[in-house]
Amino acid sequence: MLVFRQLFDPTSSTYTYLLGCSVSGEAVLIDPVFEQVRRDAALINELGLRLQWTLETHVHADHVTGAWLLKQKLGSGIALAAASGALGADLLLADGDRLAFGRRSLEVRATPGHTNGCVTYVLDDESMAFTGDCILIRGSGRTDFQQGDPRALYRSVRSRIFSLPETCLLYPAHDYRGLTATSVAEEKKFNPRLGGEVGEGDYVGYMKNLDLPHPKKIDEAVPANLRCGQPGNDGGVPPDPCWAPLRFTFGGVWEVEPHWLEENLSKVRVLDVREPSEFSGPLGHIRGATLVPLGELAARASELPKDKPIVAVCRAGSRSAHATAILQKAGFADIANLPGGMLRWRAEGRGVEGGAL
Ligand SMILES: N[C@@H](CCC(=O)N[C@@H](CS)C(=O)NCC(=O)O)C(=O)O
Ligand SMILES: [Fe+2]
Repeated sequence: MLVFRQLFDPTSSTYTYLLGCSVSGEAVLIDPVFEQVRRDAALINELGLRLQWTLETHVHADHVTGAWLLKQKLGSGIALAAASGALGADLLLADGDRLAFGRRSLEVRATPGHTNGCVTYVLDDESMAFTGDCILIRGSGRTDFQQGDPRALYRSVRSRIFSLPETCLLYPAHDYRGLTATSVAEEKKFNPRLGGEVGEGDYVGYMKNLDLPHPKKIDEAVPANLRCGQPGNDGGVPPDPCWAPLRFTFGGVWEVEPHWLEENLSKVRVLDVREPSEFSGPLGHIRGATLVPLGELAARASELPKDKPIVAVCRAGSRSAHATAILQKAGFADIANLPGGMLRWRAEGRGVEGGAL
């Protein structure tokens, strides 16, 4: 029996697909998103599955993959197309390869066009295919960056996807309108760019005139995905035992939620890195906070005792993120940032000392 879940990342409109074999418990996850790794890992555990592989349909331009972080958390292998050019994979795939999970398997089909390393994963019985950004529901991936080539995409769809059974369900990597799945028959009939009698030249003309802005995160996402989602600074592995429900940002910073901090103030040292005038200014400060302005922190880090974990705070959460890096260099292990700083703390109505009402 197949276990199947479609997961969504609302920030990038990316779909992640979990496929498992209910007999063996082995599973694969297609196109995980870095920020959703905690959610995905929890689901995999609750369903009693073991993640064998994370699979990418391509090197994404709009979000960072969760592949590397899932490997740290769950021990999964990282698999993607050799043609993607990515470094750090455990398995490089080529057209025609089969990837087994328990009694089920996926076939790898090269479907270049959106990028030249794009692949589609076809389920063993051809009832489902995961098309990445090749064909989208009533649309297609764009072809204006990352070696995009509209002629290649048209041929991929016509020869590798429309050749699947008409009933085969197609699951794309994104949908921007809330649609979740389609079928070969449906797209052959209704895809305005690729269906019906549309020819290769028509498609090229359509794609040349799309005129979309580049994805907002492209400059961060592409280099990171070429490393399979490994953060540049090698972080992301939580301390063991873990002193708080920590979240790791792709920027390389550990964070704790304000509500957790408010409930656990006695267990940590709050380090406020604003200027003294801000500390005693209208935003107030968190009860018991120690003040060391960011500019003095490197020189004064040795003054801070190591008996408790440190949570750094500032006005908006950015200077304090930098403070966690300074403390890390100074040998502090248990440190985290307070995201959103005093502004968010106050907006959420949490307790302060001093400050204006
Ligand atoms: N606004 C989105 C743009 C997303 C985007 O360009 N998506 C690519 C896939 S990586 C695409 O092919 N989109 C097709 C379309 O929007 O029609 C962002 O900033 O991330
Ligand atoms: Fe893409």
